[in-house]
Amino acid sequence: MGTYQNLKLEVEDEIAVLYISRPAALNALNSETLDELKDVLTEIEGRDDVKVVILTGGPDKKDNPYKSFVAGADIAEMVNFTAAEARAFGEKASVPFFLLNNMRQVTIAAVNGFALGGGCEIAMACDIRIAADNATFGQPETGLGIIPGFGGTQRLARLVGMGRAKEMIFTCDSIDAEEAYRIGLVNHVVAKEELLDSAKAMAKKIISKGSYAVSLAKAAINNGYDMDIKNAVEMEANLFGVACSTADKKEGMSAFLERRAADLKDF
Ligand code: CO8
Repeated sequence: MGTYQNLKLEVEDEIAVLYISRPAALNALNSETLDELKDVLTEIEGRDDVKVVILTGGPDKKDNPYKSFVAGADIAEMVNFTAAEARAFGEKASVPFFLLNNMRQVTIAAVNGFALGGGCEIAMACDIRIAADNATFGQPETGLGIIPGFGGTQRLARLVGMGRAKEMIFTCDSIDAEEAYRIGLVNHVVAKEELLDSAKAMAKKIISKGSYAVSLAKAAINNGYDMDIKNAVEMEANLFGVACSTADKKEGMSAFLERRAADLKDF
């Protein structure tokens, strides 16, 4: 496992907890952090001993673990960007963001405070979002004279609908965790002290299922999302066929018929 300036990785019981950790800047995403995210996620995707990735923010410089998930892209780095540099920065981000979205492991964002701009966007690139009760979500870009550039104009509208996405992006109004839950931006809101344990409990539940089947289901949901329903269901049927060729399918169904617990192993 490589060493990282702005990330911390803990792996235990097939769960990777990946902290974005730039205490001086409330974990804002700069180029170095985006490169490191690409490297670590690529490495994790190749590991059979990691089945769920929990992405969260490290503490701030006063060691408060609940201050910030990610306070956005790094404004100090972006301030002098030319148009070409800005585009390259966006492209740099899209590699780790699409990895979070598409890697075979399940990704859960555990949002421990500010999730603004690029922070809201990286949470949206994960499969599932759990928010601490103090979390704040927002897309403040238009107030800075820019637009969301890490997929926010696309993923926010897909998650919460076009009207709500437009309101958040045009007004820059932040929303709290309860409102994020109400509009479907996050799956659960939990007490901030219980955030990581809640994310780990969900991870354990997912890991207890057929991991290869979960990864196929993730691919089916992702790939079908932008297809027409007929082709999407046909694609699903093909992946269903793949699932039926696994040892887990034989074991899972036999266990049901024999009234015993299944011992699922494929990944
Ligand atoms: N970038 C750089 N530094 C930051 C950022 C950031 N996004 N956010 C916070 N910091 C730094 C502050 O400058 C400060 O540094 P210092 O202590 O050296 O002065 C430190 O973190 C602590 O921040 P504050 O003192 O401001 O803490 P507060 O508790 O007073 O406020 C806030 C917390 C409300 C989160 C405040 O820091 C804030 O508003 N931050 C900026 C939030 C923001 O606007 N985020 C969106 C940025 S734009 C973006 O994400 C675009 C993404 C797409 C780019 C696509 C390019 C192609």
